[in-house]
Amino acid sequence: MAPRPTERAAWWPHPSSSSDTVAESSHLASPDLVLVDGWAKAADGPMTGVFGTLRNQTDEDIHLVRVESAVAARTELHITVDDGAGGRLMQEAQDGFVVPAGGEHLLQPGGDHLMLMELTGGVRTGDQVPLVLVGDDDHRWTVTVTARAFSGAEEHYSPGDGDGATTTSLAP
Ligand SMILES: [Cu+2]
Repeated sequence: MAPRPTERAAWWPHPSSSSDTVAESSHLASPDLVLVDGWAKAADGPMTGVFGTLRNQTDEDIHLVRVESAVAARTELHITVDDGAGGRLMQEAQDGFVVPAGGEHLLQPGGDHLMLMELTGGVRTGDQVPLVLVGDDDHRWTVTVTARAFSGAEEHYSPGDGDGATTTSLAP
């Protein structure tokens, strides 16, 4: 007899009360990837970032290549680099993010993050922001994070691969 869902869920202890499980949509009882302390930056402008700690609970690397969100018309995986003039520039990760087997990948202001652009409406403090993380094998993990007020993340955004022609301020 197959275990009931409640029994099966008990095999996967929740990492902490503040964690959001990134549930693989086709296999909800197996949290092979979790986002610990995930949050989105509340923003009135056209773009914002999502942060937290991605934790891979499997023994294989997880290669994330894309993020999607119903609240944004455009999304990218971003890294942050020095702009050579004392500031920080955000750029699209050229090969996504790899969350190592049994390890973590940190998403934080001033570092790697999920970028939501062309927001379809503002993201306000307390809003629930739905996300879908997509792996290189088309695995999809869904998670919802809560928006927080945050005044940091003053990086600038440099679209494209370093031509530097246009930069857009992230923070208001
Ligand atoms: Cu960014």
